Amino acid sequence: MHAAGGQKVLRLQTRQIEVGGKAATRYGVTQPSGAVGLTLDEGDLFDVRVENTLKVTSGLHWHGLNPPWQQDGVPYISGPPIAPGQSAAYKFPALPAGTRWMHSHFGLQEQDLLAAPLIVRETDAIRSGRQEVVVLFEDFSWTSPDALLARLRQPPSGGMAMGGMAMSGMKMSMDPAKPDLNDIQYDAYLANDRTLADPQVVDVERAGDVRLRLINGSASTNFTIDLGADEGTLLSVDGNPVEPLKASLFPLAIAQRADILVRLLGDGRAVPVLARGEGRTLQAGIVLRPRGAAIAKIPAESAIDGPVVGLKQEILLRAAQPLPARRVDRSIPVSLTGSMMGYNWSMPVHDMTGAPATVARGERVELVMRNDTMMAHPMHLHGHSFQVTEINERKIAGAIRDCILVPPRTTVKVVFDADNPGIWAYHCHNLYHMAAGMFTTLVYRDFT
Ligand SMILES: [Cu+2]
Repeated sequence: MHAAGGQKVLRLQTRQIEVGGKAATRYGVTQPSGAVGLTLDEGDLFDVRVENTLKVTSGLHWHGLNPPWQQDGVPYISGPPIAPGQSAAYKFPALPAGTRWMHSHFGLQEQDLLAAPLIVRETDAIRSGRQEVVVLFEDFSWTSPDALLARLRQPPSGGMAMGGMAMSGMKMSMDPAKPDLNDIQYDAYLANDRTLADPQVVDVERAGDVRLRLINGSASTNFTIDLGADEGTLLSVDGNPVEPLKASLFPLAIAQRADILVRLLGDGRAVPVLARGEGRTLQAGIVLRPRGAAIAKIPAESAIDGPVVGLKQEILLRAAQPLPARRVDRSIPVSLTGSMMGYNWSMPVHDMTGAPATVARGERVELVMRNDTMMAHPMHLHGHSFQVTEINERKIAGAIRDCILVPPRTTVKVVFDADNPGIWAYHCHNLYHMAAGMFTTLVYRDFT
């Protein structure tokens, strides 16, 4: 474990981006050098000071790293948030290696783009010498997050004299059997802060290999990564290696990551890497450009809606390094419930709304998540990496993850080893579901 050049500084700042030809002021995370987010090597110490230069209270959570619980960056659970002008220090082994990310866990700041990549490069990725491209996908609205949430909480437009309702961005399925794919009609999707009007173009070798590290940092949009006519090989999900899987489409739920190897065919064609919004025509992306390749304009709206994001690919995934075989010591039922009326969500544990999940150190724990609602929930447990073991009663030696999508009328089982004592956030990573109640904690008995 070495210190990688000592303490790094990450600044919470405001910055300007351009969306649709207009300037937008949003939050961001940059080092004094201007680098966005943080890249470390496997074996490094995570030695960071976060400086809050914003006018608001904030903080950062290290999504996918498993630090001691006091350094997890969830305000009031891990520790105090960071007041304006103040800073906080973090020091722990940067584990596990892989594609992680960082974001504010304070209020709705994530929707204001207070998020950045956090990459701990695997030793074999470093040794390979392969080109890497990190892409953070986000959803963007000109409407403030508070207003978006307030609109979601308004009762449905039962003949109300509210001219604004149609524009409110709320889409609700009137058919109770039909899933709701998304609640908010975003104005844009961003790939590394850019829309397809002016996408990032990455120069690549004509017949080279590129490792994409894709991060769905959106607040409430599930994406499908679309390589078009090209195929990629999925190397890891949520930063954890899987048995390689070839495909052209890769579902990427909110907060999830996918590392995809793209092999340029040597035909000199540019390869777009698109993130298509679920049930929306809107899309974002970057372009891989071999020397001399022509770049065609890619529309921000595709001709057809992005695919429904489900578990068809998930069920095929196999962890490259599964958890050791072991009997489950404790199985915890978690219902994902809610009501679109008033937009209330919850995740009762053992049928008790508001109760934490409790575990003891050393246990093999199973979470049984059953979704009774008509929306999919990307469920994230802090401080642990879990393995997906069952989807609708089909047993698999599935992927190791920190965030699993639980679609409507689906039961997913995951297991993990209770080896990181403390109090941990456990919640839906759809920001508005979380803000509206789909949040609990996982608590170790007798931890110190
Ligand atoms: Cu949810």
